[in-house]
Amino acid sequence: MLLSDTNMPTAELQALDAAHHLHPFTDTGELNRKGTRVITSAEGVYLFDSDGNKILDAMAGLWCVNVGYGRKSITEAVTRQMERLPYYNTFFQTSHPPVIALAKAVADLAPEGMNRVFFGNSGSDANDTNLRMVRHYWASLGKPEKRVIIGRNNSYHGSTVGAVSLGGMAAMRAQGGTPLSEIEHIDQPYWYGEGGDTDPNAFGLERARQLEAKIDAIGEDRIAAFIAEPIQGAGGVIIPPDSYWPEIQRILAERDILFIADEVICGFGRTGEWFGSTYYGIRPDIMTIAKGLSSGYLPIGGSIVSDKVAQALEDHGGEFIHGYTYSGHPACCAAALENLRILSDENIVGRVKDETAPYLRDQWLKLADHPLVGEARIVGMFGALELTPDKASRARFAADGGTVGLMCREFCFANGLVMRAVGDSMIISPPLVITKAEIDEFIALAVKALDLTHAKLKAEGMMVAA
Ligand code: PXG
Repeated sequence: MLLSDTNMPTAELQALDAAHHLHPFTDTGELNRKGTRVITSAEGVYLFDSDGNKILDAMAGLWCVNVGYGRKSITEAVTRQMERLPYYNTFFQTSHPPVIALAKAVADLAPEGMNRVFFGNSGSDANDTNLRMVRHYWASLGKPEKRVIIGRNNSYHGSTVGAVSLGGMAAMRAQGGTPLSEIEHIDQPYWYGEGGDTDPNAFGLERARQLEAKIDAIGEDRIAAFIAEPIQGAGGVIIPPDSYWPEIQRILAERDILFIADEVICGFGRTGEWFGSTYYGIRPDIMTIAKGLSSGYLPIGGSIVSDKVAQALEDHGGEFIHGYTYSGHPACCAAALENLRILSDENIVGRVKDETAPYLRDQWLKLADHPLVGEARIVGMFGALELTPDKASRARFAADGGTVGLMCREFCFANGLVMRAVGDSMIISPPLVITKAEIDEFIALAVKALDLTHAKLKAEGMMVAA
């Protein structure tokens, strides 16, 4: 019998996991002292673990299960494709129907003027593709010195060498010999954490104008591209002030620099629009996609490339010497195609925008009244709560950063809810299909976790500012 089909007791599963499985983004010693939670099945917005607990998944897996769990039509589409053509490559003058259909479907959804797709397996490898593609683009146009890419501190673009280099997570960049050269960073538009007494919109302008200053300092003739998430996800759901994106767009419009919007989380409905770029009215040259493209049912990612860039590469680029064995994998394309059909036919993105996101927003923003919450912010199905010992000053806790967030996360899980902690903020990204009744249940669970965290902090004398 396959291990995955057994009803092996949790302790045995944990012991085998500890013995043989190395987890991502994990301190293995610490994990193995605590033991993993073993998730065995899922349906709709709920997970079930090996002890039979039911857990409301307000993170949609890892920001990806947009259509919810248990979609049989995706399983069936994948099965049909696996039986017909489980694999073939797209390298040597070959193609296949699912990749052709998916490229067309993605182009139809993408903003105007973006009609070509380069496929990979994840958001990370797609950003490596982007790094190589934008430098190759400028070299093809006779400007090989345009190589510098500007990213932002505390952004997340993935874990491969290129993606880590583009990203702005300081601790990540310090491990493993990264970053690559000729990548620069500007500060993030994180008003709550870094804005101090500045008015949010003034702060947004200040942070946007760092891009202008950076370009001018390095020289436009050396800059290939700017890369940014419309809303930073892993960095803590950083929703920029309203002034930020229009100013960035102005700066980019005045300069001959490509713009890569990393839509890995924002894409496919999270904001209530199909893409974060549409939500903010920004005009990228390349969009990174993954996660919601297949709702995580199978791994697939890629880059949506503008006609301008694609045409220049077609006319002047020659061979783009780059690709992955599984670029446009037929089964993954079949999963993505069926996922996009569900999102469209069930009007899931429209329902988020008009019905469920406004409903969630009303309740989420009320959490700012909780004594532990310094700010509640949300766009679409994408939100954060900043925990603080002192609402007025937006102070950090005296305890090490992340202690309180982790405490709250553990109270969530113990009470049947997944919310993720980033430092001492709690973040959410529920499946886009979450209903109003499920939102009520979710908010009640979140309040319970906040109350329990607050009570413990008070009992232990930890409601103390740094
Ligand atoms: N770009 C963005 C904006 C992402 O959020 C990636 C690229 C990389 O995608 P892949 O498919 O290679 O993982 C991501 C991924 C977290 C967390 O802890 C977030 C991600 C991945 C792992 C953990 O919030 N986002």
